[in-house]
Amino acid sequence: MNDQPTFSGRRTFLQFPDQLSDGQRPDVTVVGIPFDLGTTNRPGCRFGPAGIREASLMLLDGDHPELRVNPGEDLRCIDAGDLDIANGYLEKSVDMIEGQVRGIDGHLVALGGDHTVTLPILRAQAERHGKGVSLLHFDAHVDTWKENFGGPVGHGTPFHYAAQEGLIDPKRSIQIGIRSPVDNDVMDYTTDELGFHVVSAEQVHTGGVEAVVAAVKKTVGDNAVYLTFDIDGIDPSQAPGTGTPEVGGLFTWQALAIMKKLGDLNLVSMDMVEVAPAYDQAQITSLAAATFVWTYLCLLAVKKNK
Ligand SMILES: [Mn+2]
Repeated sequence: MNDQPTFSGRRTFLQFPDQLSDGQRPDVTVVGIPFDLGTTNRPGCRFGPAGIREASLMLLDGDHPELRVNPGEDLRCIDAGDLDIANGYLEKSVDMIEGQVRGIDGHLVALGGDHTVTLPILRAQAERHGKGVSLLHFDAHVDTWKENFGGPVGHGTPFHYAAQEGLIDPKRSIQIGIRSPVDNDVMDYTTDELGFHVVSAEQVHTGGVEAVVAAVKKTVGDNAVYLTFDIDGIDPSQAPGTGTPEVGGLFTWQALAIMKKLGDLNLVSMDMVEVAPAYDQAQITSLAAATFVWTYLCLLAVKKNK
């Protein structure tokens, strides 16, 4: 239990310190990546880290009701602030993100930023976790386009490049919540050529949470798993604050129920991307994003306490 009311105090994620007082290595390092030059529709998720941090303060009131852990008490967590970017320079920023992630200690949790940022994170982390990690990917979009409206890198292309560079193993990766308009050849490339397991939002609704959990476990097995969570995987009725909303998406309870059952996976990192607070209503998008990150940290805490 926090000893201050939630509207008071430092505005870091879950009020984590920026470093540990004993100088020890953190279990988890949270960073913000205030970058949205890769967006193809509405920009604004450069404010995502600030929005998610602010909303996270609602979650300081106690332990997870079922997992019975508190990330701030059961893990040694820091919020190291925002990564530097080169304002206005997309590709230079991507390189800078990669370089800074290489220097981060502990289990990385990144608050985006648009989905471009996952590519430099995966590049940086290939040293630590090896190539060919499994992607556990919540999104309305497959993000395997080969170009971003004329540019090579953007928020629609990270997993084309990640697959081509061998950073992820698409055949052991799963995308959940997919439903956006997409050219047939892009979808065929994603499922048939690359081999991603794609679970549409409708399949989540009709098949249920347990079927999705089983599909995730079967697909990723014991491989290292990188969780990338695009908030537009959630329905715009519950997460309107994002640049490319698509109707028919997951409800927050569905994503939480799926996540809660995946604590036994070999989770190595996560990012939470595409939160654009200017389009939000009553902070519901930022709160959803903060709650998904909090839930992920709770999974890590359960594992640590075992
Ligand atoms: Mn998306």
